Amino acid sequence: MRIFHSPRQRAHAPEKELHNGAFVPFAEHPGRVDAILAAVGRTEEPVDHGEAPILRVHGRAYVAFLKTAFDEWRAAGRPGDAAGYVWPIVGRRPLHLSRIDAKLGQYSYDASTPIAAGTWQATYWSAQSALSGLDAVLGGEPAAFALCRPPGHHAGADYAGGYCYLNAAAVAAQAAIDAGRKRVAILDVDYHHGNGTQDIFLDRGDVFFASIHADPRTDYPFYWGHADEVGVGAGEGTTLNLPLPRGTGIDAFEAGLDRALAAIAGFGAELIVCSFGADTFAGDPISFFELRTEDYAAVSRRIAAAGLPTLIIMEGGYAVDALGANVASFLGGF
Ligand code: Q9C
Ligand code: ZN
Repeated sequence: MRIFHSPRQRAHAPEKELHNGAFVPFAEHPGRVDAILAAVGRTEEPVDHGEAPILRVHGRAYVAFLKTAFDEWRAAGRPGDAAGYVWPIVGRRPLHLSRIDAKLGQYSYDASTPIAAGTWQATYWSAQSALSGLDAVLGGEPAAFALCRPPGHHAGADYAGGYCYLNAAAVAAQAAIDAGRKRVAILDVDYHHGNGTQDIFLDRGDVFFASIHADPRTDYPFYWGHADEVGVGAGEGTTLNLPLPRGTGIDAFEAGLDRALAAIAGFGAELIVCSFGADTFAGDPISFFELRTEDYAAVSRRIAAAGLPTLIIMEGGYAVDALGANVASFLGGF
């Protein structure tokens, strides 16, 4: 399988995140990529598609913020990485405030998504990896893997969150539509609900979003991913949320997957963009499902059996010692 990745995606390396009340080493670190690269072998450098396909999904002001936030933070005399401390829960009026702390509140929704010196470069090339993977799939490959990092599925049109800045899966899905595909499905099998992706396509009838994830009543991101979120307007019925309880193993996971795949088939998708997180692994340090390494091959065989061209986007997965084997198992099923 063709695999796309740029070493420039390593440039994002925040020091710390706020986790359960303490600052701890940042879980979404470049070592994740090293572990995956060691297990999957040869990768291809993505082609630079420029900013235009990114701006089809993300707002221009948000993109400008991502590019300059770290420098503005340092110019304000702050140490470490840029992180917000106030969020405008009652409306998010575009007040065009200039202070970096106000911008961080405007353009993010949580305290686990700091902006470091290389964040823009890394998230830009992560999106380019997704776009190059899409080219391969549109060109006739049955499947391709975009080794994205930082991940993307928590990022919305104009906000960062959950270690995500640009939403690579959404950028690729929109690019597939712009290339003439009429119906695209995003299948999100990360442990966490892909709230950013859902938000971007919530009112869209041409992009189906299906997600299997930890029940947001007990797990991040809490406020989205509940079963009653089914889409709005032209997108009503093209969002499917299948929350599962902590402790879920492969049998219940596959039952959810089969429901999602049946819905995607019923929708008439021409292409699947699969947001793949290995944080469903039993040994994941921040997650609570019970999948084993060999289960990932069983999951991906079911996805491959849908018979649709599939672009796989790397999302989460924090058990670094097992991450390479888990990703290799997943790719092997294709
Ligand atoms: N104490 C992805 O897997 N951190 N993002 C929560 C909990 C956010 C995970 C901190 C977890 C986001 C792509
Ligand atoms: Zn996750």
